[in-house]
Amino acid sequence: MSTLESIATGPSAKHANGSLEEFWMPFSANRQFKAKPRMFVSAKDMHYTTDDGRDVLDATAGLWCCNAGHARPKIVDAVQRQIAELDYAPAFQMGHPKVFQLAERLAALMPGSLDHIFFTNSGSESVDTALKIALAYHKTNGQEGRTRFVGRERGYHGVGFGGISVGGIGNNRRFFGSMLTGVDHLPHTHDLSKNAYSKGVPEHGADLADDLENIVALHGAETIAAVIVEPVAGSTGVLLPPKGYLQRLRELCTKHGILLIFDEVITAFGRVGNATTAAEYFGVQPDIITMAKGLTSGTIPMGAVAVDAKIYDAFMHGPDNAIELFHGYTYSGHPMAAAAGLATLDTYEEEGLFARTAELAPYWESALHGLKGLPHVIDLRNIGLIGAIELQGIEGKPTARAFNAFLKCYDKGVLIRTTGDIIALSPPLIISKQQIDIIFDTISAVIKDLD
Ligand code: PXG
Ligand code: PLP
Repeated sequence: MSTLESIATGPSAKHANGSLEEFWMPFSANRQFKAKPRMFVSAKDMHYTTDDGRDVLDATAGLWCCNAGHARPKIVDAVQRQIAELDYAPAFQMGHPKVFQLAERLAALMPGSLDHIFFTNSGSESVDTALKIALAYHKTNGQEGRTRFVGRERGYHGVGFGGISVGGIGNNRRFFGSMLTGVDHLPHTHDLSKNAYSKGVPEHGADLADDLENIVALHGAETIAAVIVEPVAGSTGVLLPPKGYLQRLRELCTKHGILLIFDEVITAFGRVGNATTAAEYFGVQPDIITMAKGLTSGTIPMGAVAVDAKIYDAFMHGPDNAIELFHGYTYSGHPMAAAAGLATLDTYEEEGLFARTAELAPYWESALHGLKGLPHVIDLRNIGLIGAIELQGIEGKPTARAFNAFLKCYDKGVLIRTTGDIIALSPPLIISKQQIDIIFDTISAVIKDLD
């Protein structure tokens, strides 16, 4: 429908910049937003600016992605130069130098022998790619029976059919379940009865990994291709791995010949501590790591999958002219994204941003846990520069209380993110202590004022 028609025919939302009707917003309450829009028009460092000229402090790094902050000079410059120099090069059977440079840099940052990199354009594509590589790897190795996957309840692995199959979110199964088969789920690790108000990883629950033995007993290890988990579950409310849990999962996967995939779309690039990945931080070596978001600090869409040498090597057989993996995207390793990725890694390194996470984490932790005792607050938890404030939901109106907190914080100039009745915080790693104070002072005032 044209703008004129929509004005003529009805109650379509309008804004100073034109009609709001035609854009179907992703993961959004479209009608609520369009009735009272919230628009960002620019961003710099730790702040967004709204269309009515207000500065909003970014406590979420966009959507967990702008780890280096906004409009950082080196990244802006690299992208501007790249578009003029080489806008696009075919991704299949052709190359360009920066994508090889980025793969080399990334491989050096990955733990252990995760030394080959496949590029995608998002976290969802990274997950689908990792699952396909796992299937093809076992087939290549003569174990074609390994076709099942194991995910985890409350896991989020993006929105592709692969990702929602292994993901553990009820709405995905209810709406899109008809194509999801051959997947089992481990129990999630969130237990407020034992672990409420944990600082860092919680004490109790390593044994939840042992459920993998039950799944193995049910189907046989020889039918299972891979286990996929987020080292720290982000999207469904910051669910931390109990002490020893990830190690236990690694042991069981090794014992049964099952690949272990860490989905680090949120946790990679300094989010959890002074380490590129959560795998490195926790000292647990997966076989595959999926990434996106912080890889380009959110500037140009890009994802990546790092695979162990044994996986890559298993494919490098047969005639020289054979395509070893039947998979790829038109925009895999796009020149703009590769340029942004290289400049982002430079920025992380030159500014010591992963070390900064570790330096700020104790201050962040005590500021967050200072909210203990406020009305409605039933848990506070944190790791690195991640924090969660779990609120008691309003009876019969789940999500309403936290969303109200989001709106009130936005009005007071702080961008937070909510999932269910949980407030999830993940600021850019360039945040200052003073800005940490502003975030928690604002949230505290807002929570005291909630219904
Ligand atoms: N895996 C994980 C662990 C993620 O967190 C994806 C895959 C999918 O990535 P893409 O790039 O396809 O969105 C994600 C994405 C939130 C939020 O508010 C989280 C994500 C995306 C948007 C919002 O928690 N995670
Ligand atoms: N659909 C059609 C008709 C295509 O031709 C292509 C790619 O050539 C795709 C989907 C996949 O697009 P992409 O490579 O950007 O994921």
